[in-house]
Formats: sequence, structure tokens, C-alpha cells
Amino acid sequence: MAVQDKLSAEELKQYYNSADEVRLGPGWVGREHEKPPELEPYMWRWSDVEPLVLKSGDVVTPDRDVERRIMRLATPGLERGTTHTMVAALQLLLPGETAPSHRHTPTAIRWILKGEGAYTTVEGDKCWMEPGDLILTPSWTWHDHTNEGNQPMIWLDGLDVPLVGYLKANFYEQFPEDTQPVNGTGDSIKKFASGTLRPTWEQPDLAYSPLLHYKWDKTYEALQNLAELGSDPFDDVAMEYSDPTTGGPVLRTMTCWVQLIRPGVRTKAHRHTSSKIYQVFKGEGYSVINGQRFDWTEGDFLVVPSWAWHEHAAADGKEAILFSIQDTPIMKSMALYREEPYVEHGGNQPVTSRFSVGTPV
Ligand code: 1HN
Repeated sequence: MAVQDKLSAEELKQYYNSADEVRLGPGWVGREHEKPPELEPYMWRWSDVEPLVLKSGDVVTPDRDVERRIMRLATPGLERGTTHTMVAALQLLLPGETAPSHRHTPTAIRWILKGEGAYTTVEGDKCWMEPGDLILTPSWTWHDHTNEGNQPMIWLDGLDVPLVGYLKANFYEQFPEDTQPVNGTGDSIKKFASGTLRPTWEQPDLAYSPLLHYKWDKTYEALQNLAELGSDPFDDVAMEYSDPTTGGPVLRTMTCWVQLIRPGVRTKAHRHTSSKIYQVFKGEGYSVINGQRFDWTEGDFLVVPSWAWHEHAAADGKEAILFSIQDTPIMKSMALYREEPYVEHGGNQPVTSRFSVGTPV
């Protein structure tokens, strides 16, 4: 930096002080725009998470005060999110409970992990939840959850709360009753799940996919079919959930992926400016993120921050299925999406350390 010597140290201090008094800040100090993104990856083990989530049933009840019984995946170094744009949380709903109806400007997805006999109603459409289902709760849509079964229901919530908070666009409203009126069951599926055929009398003009519920059996079948044909070098057999009316991502701020890593496959490494939160839905394997090896097994959660090198591998003899939410649509819409392949060492990172829970990051 070209620092001039016209002012003495004392005069310089006075200059900064008088600038500060009238709320002026020197642009040559700090220079945020020159710094690359820096956030650490992290992982949560299902074996640590599940007992604590089940125990949260003894701590709170999702009434009008508490609203939702959720435990956030709290990445070290971040105040409120799991990445800087998104938050993921585990929600527990016990038999007989209702998490009351509300709506908010942050967008949410539900990725169903465990249990049966519960449903989410989104804008009047009742969606019965089964493990592996993806349910969308787009910005400002009414939603409530009810467990009519006899087992605890656990799912992953993914929201763009940190982004919307940063943009100062948080609005929230409670529905006057605990549940909203139901006017259909699986209607969005009946109308739009075929993907290639749609009702002639509906021309949805929404900021999100009119298909609100993506069922696991169809998802798995699609993955199996695609696995016969091809794969991506960085993500193996990867599919993006899409809006059947546009072919684009299901939401404006977040996109959802599901990927099958075939047995024994290790992908190549790359990095991009979008951040991702993964759930290991099936199988076991590992990811290498910025040279650190994260060994995962069924149920674990993993966060890959923006611009971190990452690659995935499935154990021999066993396919792995990873679900993820990513903030790619935001980055693309603002022309800030950037991606780079790792070219050294034949495309795979040397492993320099191994992650374990409690390791200082
Ligand atoms: C929310 O409304 C839900 O509706 C879950 O189930 C998690 C996390 C932050 C803010 C709102 C839900 C949430 C949330």
C-alpha cells in the first residue's frame, strides 16, 4: 500500500479519529472485497444427534409459544446459520402433536428422515410424510405439521433464514387457528408429479415449483435409471429436483439435490461459490473437504462451505445416497456463481487430516 509520510503518527491518529467522529471510514483498511471466502466445513453424526433430538421432546412442546421443536445444526464460527445463507435443523413431532400453522418470508424445505403417520399441510394441501420425501414450504406459504401416528417423526428443515435476515426481509404471521383448512390431499402430486403432463386449466405463475411434494419411491427410481446411463465427475449420479413447469430449481433461493455415489466410486474434487448442507440418507463413505477427510455413515450431516474443495467416495460394495440443499440459485441469479475443478494429483486432494467431532476448527 502506498502510504504517504506527510502526516506524523499523531496527526494520522487525529485524522482517523476526526473521520470516525463524523462516521467516515477509510476504504484502504479492511478491504473485504479482496478476501476469499473462509468458513470451515463441519459434520454431525446421527448417533450424536438422534438421542438429543428425541430428548428435546422432554424439553419443549410445539405450542403457540415455542412454535417448532427444532435443534439447529450450528456450524462453529457462524452465529445463526449452518452456512452463511442457510440453516438446517432437526424437527421432532411426537404422536398427537401439531406444530401450529404459520407463514414467513424465509423459504423452507422438509427432508423426511424417520417415522410415519404425520403430515404437513402447505397452502391447504395435505402432504403425508415418509422417509426420503422432499416437501417444499416456499416463502409466505401457510404450513403446519401434525403427527397422527404412534411414532416420533423426525425431519430435516432447511431454510434460507440467514440470507433473508441479512436482506432485512423477514416477515412472519401466525394463522388464527392451530391448523389451516385442508382442501386436498396430495393435490400438487396429482397435478404435477408426472413431470411431463400437466392440467390444461392451470397455468401456475409462482415463484416456486407448483409440485410441493417429491416422493421417495419416484426419486429412487429416477436415480436407478440414471445410474445405468451416466454420471458427473464431481458428484457421480446426481439429480436436481426440478420445477416441472420451468425445468429449473424448485425454489428461488435454494435448490435440492439427491445423488447416488455408486459402490467404490471416488469423485473428482472441485469447488464453487455455492454452499451445501448434506444428509447421508443411505450408505457409508467419506468426503474430503479442503484436505480433511470426513468419514460418514447413514444419517450423518455435513456442511460444505462456499469455495471449499470437496469430493465424495462411497464404500466398496454399497451405494451411498446423499441429499443436499444448496444456495446455488441465489449465486446464479446474481451472476456470482463460480466453479473450478481441482487439477493437481489427478483431480483428488491429498488427505492431510481427519475430522472428528470436537476437533477444534
Ligand atoms: C420453521 O417455521 C419451521 O415451520 C422449521 O417447521 C424450522 C427454523 C427457523 C425459522 C422457522 C417449520 C424453522 C422455522
